[in-house]
Amino acid sequence: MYKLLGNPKTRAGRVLWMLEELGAEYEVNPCNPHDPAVAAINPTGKIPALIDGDTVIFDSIAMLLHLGDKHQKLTYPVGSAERAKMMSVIFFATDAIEQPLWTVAKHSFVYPEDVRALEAVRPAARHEFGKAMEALDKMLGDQEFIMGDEFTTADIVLGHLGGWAKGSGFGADDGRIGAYMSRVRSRPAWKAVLKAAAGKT
Ligand SMILES: N[C@@H](CCC(=O)N[C@@H](CS)C(=O)NCC(=O)O)C(=O)O
Repeated sequence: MYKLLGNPKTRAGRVLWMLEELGAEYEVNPCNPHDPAVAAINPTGKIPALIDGDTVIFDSIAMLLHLGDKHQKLTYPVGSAERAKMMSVIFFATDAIEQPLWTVAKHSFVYPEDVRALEAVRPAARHEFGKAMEALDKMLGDQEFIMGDEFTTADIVLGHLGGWAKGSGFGADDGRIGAYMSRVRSRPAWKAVLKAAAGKT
C-alpha cells in the first residue's frame, strides 16, 4: 500500500492520477506544504511525498517514474530509446512549461509577501510559456498522445500541467494542444482524482 502526502490540488494530483491509472492501492493524507506530517519525512517540507515501504520519495516526477518502472506500465524499459525520448518530454515539460507557471505561483502565494514581484515576472513567464506551447505543438503534431499511439507517464505530466495552466489563466486550450489536453484529461483515472478531491473540499 502506497501512502501519498499532499493536497490533490497540487503536484500530488499527478501522482494520484498515476496511481489511479495503475489501479494501485494507496492512501492519501491531503495535507498542505509544511504540514508536520510532511516536514517529518521531507527536509524541504514540500508536497507531494510518497512512502513506498521503507522508501520516501520527494519529487513528483521521481514518483511517477518509480511507479511506472515498478508496475511496468505507462513507461518503457529502462535504457530503451523510447524511455529516453519519454524522459526528454517529461523534463521539457517540467523545465519549459512548469517553470513559468511555478514562477507566477511563487510570486502570487508562495514567497513571503515582501519578496513577491508578480507584475515584474509575469511578462517573461507568459513569453516563456508561449514558446513552450509552440514547441509542444511541434512535438505533438497530429499524434493522439505525446509518444504516439500509447498513453504514457509523459501524458500525465503534460495533462496535469494543462490543468494548472488553465487554472492560472495561461491557457493551453486551443487548437491541437487544446484537443490533446481534453483527450488526456477526460480519462477515467483523472476524473476519479478530481471527484475525490472535490469530495474533500
Ligand atoms: N519538484 C517538486 C516540487 C514540489 C513543490 O514545490 N511542491 C509545492 C506544492 S505543488 C510545495 O510544496 N510548495 C511549498 C513551498 O514551495 O514552500 C515536485 O515535483 O514534487
